[in-house]
Amino acid sequence: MKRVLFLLTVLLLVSIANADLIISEYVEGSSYNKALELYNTSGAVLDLNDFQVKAYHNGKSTPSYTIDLAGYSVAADDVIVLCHPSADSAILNVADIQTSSISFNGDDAIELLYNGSVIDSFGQVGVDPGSSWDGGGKDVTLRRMATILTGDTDSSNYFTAATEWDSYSKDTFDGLGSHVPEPMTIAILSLGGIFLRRRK
Ligand SMILES: [Ca+2]
Ligand SMILES: [Ca+2]
Ligand SMILES: [Ca+2]
Repeated sequence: MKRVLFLLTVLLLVSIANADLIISEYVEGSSYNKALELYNTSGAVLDLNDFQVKAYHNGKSTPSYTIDLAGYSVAADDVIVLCHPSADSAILNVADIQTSSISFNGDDAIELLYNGSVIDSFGQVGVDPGSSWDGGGKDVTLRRMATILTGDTDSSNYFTAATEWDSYSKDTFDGLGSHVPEPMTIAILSLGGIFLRRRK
């Protein structure tokens, strides 16, 4: 049983490590209060040389802008925050990258790419949902649910923020700069520990 649990744990850790980076927070506030927070799930320092953020405005199928993350890195379990240079000082204070490229207003799709492959996404590329995605996107701060550690790698299917995002009121900035997930592995390891203790 110990071996089975060990293998299960290794498999889970491997599957989680494959994601490496996820979008952990999305701020669509007033005026230039636009920000994205990316969380390093890899468990080690992550070099962002081959990572990019792309956005597709208003149902477009070609990127409206691409933000290259080359030259940056993220510590293990840490985040990197991107924002507009004219954002509120509360956002600027925790931002790692300021770029006027960053712009979205609730109905725009965002992709996170590694070596050209989508590793996470927000919204549905090629679809204009009206003013906002189902579950939220406009005038809102969205935080990735603590249980989500793998990205939405299919940016072409139906999107609702309700399944993977917790919603906060417009211009909520106090969650930017950190992310604390609750990986399934911790829950399973705890359960495994209880199980093994009971068998003794
Ligand atoms: Ca838009
Ligand atoms: Ca999707
Ligand atoms: Ca956060």
